[in-house]
Amino acid sequence: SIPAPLSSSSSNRLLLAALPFNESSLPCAPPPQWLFFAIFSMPTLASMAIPEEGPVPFEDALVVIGTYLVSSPQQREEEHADLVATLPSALEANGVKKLRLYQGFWIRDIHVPAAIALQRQFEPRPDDVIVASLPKCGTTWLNALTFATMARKAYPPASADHPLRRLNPHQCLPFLEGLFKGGREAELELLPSPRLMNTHMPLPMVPSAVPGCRVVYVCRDPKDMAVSAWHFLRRLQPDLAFAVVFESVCDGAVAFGPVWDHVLSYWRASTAMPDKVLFLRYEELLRDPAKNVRKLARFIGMPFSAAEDEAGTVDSIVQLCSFGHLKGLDANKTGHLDPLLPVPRDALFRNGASGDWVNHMMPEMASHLDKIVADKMRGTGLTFQ
Ligand code: PAP
Repeated sequence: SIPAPLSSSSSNRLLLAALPFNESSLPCAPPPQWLFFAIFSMPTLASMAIPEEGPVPFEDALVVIGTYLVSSPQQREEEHADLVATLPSALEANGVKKLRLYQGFWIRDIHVPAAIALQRQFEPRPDDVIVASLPKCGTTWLNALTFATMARKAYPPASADHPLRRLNPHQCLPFLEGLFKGGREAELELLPSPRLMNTHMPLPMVPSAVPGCRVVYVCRDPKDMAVSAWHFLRRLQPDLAFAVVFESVCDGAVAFGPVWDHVLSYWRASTAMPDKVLFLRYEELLRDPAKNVRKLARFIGMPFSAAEDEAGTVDSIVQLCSFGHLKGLDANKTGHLDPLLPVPRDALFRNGASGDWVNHMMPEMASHLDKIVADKMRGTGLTFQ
């Protein structure tokens, strides 16, 4: 059983005693570094507290929570290994990671057990907000904007010690598949409401999210997404040809894709339940970020007050989360995205513009991809032109 969310420093201390981290309760022993981390983080519990209201920067919350394992990553992987082995497979464009076709979506094989666990076990709270997107479609930016907007009472956007000035936006939100992959989903239960989370999963992998909570989705012109993905993957494999990435986007075999099915899963939910799913576009965010921040605030039930308008709060949020500002921060210039993914954080901030595809594709390539997407979108009310 999972303890109630943290609400005060005293309950944090109580929680410490209740932490179920226990080597013998795991079917296979955790690697020593987890045990070390759990023990190492314990003394900090007494001196730190998670604020009573969320969202809190997840990186900060982790210092209090520590690593909270329900099952080991190996156990989660082994649980579904037989099923995963039967699924059709394809290699990602960089030829390194394997994708599996699970319920119509290309999911990295390491994420299929997470998808199954998310489908079965994710329990949204009504005031949760989930930022959802395909990779390279504006995730980092929307994470930052949503965090800054939702958390503006506790962290005024103009304040010098705002979390987004010392943390990469991804560090402020728990990444759902990352936690469910590692058997760490109980950490979510320990976060105060309202929670703000992030996922790249298509909606069918997080079915309880709608109408269980609110989802903010961002899509991007697939041509620019392909270009952004290529630049990103080249940080791992410098000789990767753009044509290889382009073909994989056209074929649909990209992580969390096909692109059109991912986008449509959220688009359809947004048209059926506009109060539950807010559908945004990267290009629109670029065109008028302030208008979209207002829309976002209204959607999450936190519209800007007259006093906030007077104080220029929207502009402060836009400025805090702007490409130029985030790109220049140490938190985004140094370090790596993940200890297991040796991509420097600056790879998330390349040029932050729309229409860069013209510099990478022949006109025929562009119209080929446009046609595929237009065919898939026909009759849905969604277009990318
Ligand atoms: P992720 O899925 O790995 O988190 P994601 O943030 O979705 O990546 O996409 C990165 C793209 O968003 C990059 O686009 P580009 O390669 O075409 O430049 C990146 O520059 C852009 N981006 C990141 N932060 C911002 C921002 N604050 N404003 C505008 N664009 C941004």
